Amino acid sequence: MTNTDRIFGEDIFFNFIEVPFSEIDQRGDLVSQIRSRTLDGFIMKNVYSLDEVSDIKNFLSNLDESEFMPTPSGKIFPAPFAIITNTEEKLDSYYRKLARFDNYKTSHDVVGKLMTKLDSFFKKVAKNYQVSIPFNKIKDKEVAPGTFRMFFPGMGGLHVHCGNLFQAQSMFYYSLIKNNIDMNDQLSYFVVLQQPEAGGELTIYNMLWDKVKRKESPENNEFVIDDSGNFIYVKDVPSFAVKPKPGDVLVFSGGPIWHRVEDIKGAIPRITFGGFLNFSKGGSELYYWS
Ligand SMILES: O=C(O)CCC(=O)C(=O)O
Repeated sequence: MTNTDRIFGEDIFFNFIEVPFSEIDQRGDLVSQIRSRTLDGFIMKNVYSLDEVSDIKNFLSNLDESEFMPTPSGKIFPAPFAIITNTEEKLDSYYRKLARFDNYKTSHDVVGKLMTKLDSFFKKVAKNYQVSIPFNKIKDKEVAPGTFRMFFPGMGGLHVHCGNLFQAQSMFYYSLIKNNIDMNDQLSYFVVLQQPEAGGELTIYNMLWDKVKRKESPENNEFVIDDSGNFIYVKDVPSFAVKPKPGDVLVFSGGPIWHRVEDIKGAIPRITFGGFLNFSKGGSELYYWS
């Protein structure tokens, strides 16, 4: 594949494509192509207009600091599911943040529009599936559909990982999901709201979960450990970069493919709204969450 300003590197060894938003009605098979491994990822360009993106950023900049939860490289809203470590106060605190987000969907048109458009986007690119947000079985409520993620300059981006590893680390949260989701090989999605002046690209490694399932620690950003116990230094692994533009939506096979977000350079934070996707065990439904 040839380089573009959104997908670039020496060798684009996975099947990542760009699709114009105008083709969405003809591309209802995109998600099923990822499921069948004929496609590894796609950027749908300009799903959100720059005006919509700027309205969302405006909403975020007016949010009180206390709404966000700090992360090692920035902040996030609503709370990430990793905070749910018990079914009492941690689950309550997760749902308090989610209730704030839900209120904004009705009180702030921009947030409502972000979510309605995202839902209709998934329904169009996954036209063979019934699309919904999973339920937490204790609360009998939907979990978060996605989270706003801000990455600040010089704080390291997001360390090398893959979705299957996150799954393994968040077994408790997933055990509380009511729906019958097939948890293998989840997909990742994110809407880009702001790209930094430099950095912040998603590095896609030629390295898959089938042979590499471990890290020395969640923070380690230098090497991973393969199934034979060898340290694999990521600087030695072939990679290419994916850098969608504001308003684009990226969906890719983030469960099995190891990847990371590069450190942010310059003064402007990177902002995305994103989460994960996977199918029901029977294969007729698609869920999205964060
Ligand atoms: O929101 C982002 O840019 C992070 C995406 C990511 O690395 C993932 O979904 O696994």
